[in-house]
Amino acid sequence: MKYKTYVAESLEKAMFKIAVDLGKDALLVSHRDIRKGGVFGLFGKKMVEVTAALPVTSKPKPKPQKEELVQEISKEVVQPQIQPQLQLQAQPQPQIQQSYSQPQVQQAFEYAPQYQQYIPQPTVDSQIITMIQKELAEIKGKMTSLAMAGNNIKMFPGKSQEAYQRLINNDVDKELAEEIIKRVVLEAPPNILEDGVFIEGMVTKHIASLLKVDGPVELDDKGPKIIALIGPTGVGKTTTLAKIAADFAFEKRKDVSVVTVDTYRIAAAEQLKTYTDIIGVPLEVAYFPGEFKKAIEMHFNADIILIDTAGRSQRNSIQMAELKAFIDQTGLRIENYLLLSATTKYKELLDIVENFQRVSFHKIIFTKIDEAVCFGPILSLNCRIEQPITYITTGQNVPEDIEIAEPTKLARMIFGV
Ligand SMILES: Nc1nc2c(ncn2[C@@H]2O[C@H](COP(=O)(O)OP(=O)(O)OP(=O)(O)O)[C@@H](O)[C@H]2O)c(=O)[nH]1
Ligand SMILES: [Mg+2]
Repeated sequence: MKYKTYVAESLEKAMFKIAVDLGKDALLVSHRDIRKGGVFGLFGKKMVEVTAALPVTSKPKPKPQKEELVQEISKEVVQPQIQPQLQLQAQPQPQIQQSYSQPQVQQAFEYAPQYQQYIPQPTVDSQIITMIQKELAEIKGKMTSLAMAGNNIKMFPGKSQEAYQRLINNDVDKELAEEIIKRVVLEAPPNILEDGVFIEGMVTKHIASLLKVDGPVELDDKGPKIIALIGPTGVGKTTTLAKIAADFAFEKRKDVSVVTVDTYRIAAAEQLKTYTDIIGVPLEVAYFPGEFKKAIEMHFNADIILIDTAGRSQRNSIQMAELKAFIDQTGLRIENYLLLSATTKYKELLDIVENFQRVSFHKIIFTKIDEAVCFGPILSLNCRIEQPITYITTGQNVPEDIEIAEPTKLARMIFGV
């Protein structure tokens, strides 16, 4: 161990001297305040005397390269958990004094003029940052073009690729879209695949062949046709009921009766009464399951009995059970039409359908076609479930905004032509 004592105006300056003289392996052994000059030690200048030691075994390190020093110093300056070596090297020795804070050590280094060049200057930092930013921008650019190339991977020949993209853009389920285009490609003569109009015709034909539709309502010979309109809140059950009632009363000249079990909203029965009054058909309001059966039986001489129900959330199992109980307890043959809004996302449609299967429904009516942006989910859902689509509704106007579901028309809507 080689010991050496240094006197300096401050501890920081003494440590700096040690660092320059003995290097960074030096150990701090002790320090004390002294006065230099003055009379008998009085009135002298306040100084610090520091004793440092250098282990003799430690070989002098090769002079660090500029980059190493920059790294080393920045590490010590930036990361507070890394203690400076001067202080850490202090092994358990009786005189070892206080530890030195990071700013103190940093300050000590900053005093050394010959070390100044190795302290990271803003210019070095900004050069490195600019370099990293440039490289990041390059990587980002490459990744973006790779992603774009990925999206543009041509899966199908000629115009059938555009047709596939169009189905995807219209929210048709990916696997279903692939299946449709594969069929088109297999059936089309190769020289025709560049003909956009021909491909369009083939795709719509295929969609139409996939669609299950079943409209309009067919009356029973043996008794009244009983239809209940069920579905989530606000999908258009009451409005659609009024449209169907008006069609049977005015156009088909049939005896129509209406029963409502929607007594949850005060205005619900009023809303329906307004319609039935205009159309000129009777309306019964049933508050309890027992009354419901009686209300239907009172109109057994009608050609068609339409039942309006309260909007039920598919997420509310109590509401769903109530609805099921109302319908089941009559013991009558009631055909349940599930109303779905065409503006609903595919995932939500699946959820609604799955939950309403508990009540059991026979047919589907898609409402608010006029408000929907794309119709792919209608096809995807229709291919996934057994129940056919009977009607679509296209606006708020009663009685005109209702149409019988027609495969070719629906197919063109779904394909977006
Ligand atoms: N744009 C558009 N609006 C519709 C259509 N059908 C119904 N509506 C409107 O949707 C709103 C709700 O209609 P309702 O018939 O009261 O719906 P509901 O399912 O009976 O509602 P609840 O009984 O509260 O569950 C009303 O403003 C209707 O005018 C449609 O096809 N297109
Ligand atoms: Mg209603």
